[in-house]
Amino acid sequence: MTNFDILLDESHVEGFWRDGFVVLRNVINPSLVLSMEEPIKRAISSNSTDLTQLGPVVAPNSVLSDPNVPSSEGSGRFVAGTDYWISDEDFANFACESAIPQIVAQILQSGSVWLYEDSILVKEPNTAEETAFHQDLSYFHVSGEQACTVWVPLDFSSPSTGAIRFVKGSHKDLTPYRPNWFVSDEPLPNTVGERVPQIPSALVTAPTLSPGDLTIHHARTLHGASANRSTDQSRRAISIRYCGDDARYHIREGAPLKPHHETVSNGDILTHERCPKVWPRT
Ligand SMILES: O=C(O)CCC(=O)C(=O)O
Repeated sequence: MTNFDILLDESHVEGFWRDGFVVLRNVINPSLVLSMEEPIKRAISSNSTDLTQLGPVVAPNSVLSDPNVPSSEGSGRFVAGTDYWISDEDFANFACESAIPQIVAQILQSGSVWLYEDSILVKEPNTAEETAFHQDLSYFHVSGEQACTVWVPLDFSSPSTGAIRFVKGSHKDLTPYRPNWFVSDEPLPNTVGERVPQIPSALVTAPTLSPGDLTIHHARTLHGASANRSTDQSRRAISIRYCGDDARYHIREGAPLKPHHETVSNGDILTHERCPKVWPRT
């Protein structure tokens, strides 16, 4: 795959560190993004997993639905999962060989970048579930300032079709928040920290995005996404989490573990093969 020589404006880097997120328009080839349609279809048509058994967005293809909220309002499903890159070459190329790691290195101002995980987040047409406000760091078994998530839409996304939304400046709040069930603000059991507070709508920014655009948010930034009220358009996104030079393993009590987390210790650098270095390319 081509190694694009992307140079971002200094204002993008400043914006990320000031606001906790940045919107980058037209920075990735839309045809590359749309080439992920088939891999996503393939991935989500394989067996889905009962979310209640494994925790949200950990097993491949969790159908996210809050057991306490009837989903009668919408017929669409919210299907999500992580770590497709491990077994699918298309996802591995997208997360590791595309222009994205180089973009992340510039935004995080990091000499090196490691892949933490990738994920698929599909809200079918007429999906009533909103993605609850949460901070990714509370699910991450890492600590450090240089950690972020890149959210890449395959469809036009607006506040009425499931746009990602951010609480500006929330990455500066050092309160550890408990991870939640992703479609409800109910915290995961046995996790530590505060409950994510109710977020006044005036604090929320929801950019409208098209294929070719992406957002990058800091791992502490509170964010969520709206329901997909479209009757005929899915809201498909690939979201990829990366870490930079200062990241260290930091196991968080109660947060879902991946198998390799059993073999690492707090303070270790991210050298495990399940956390590959993706920038610079050697
Ligand atoms: O796409 C969504 O619904 C939420 C995305 C998200 O929370 C993430 O990628 O961290």
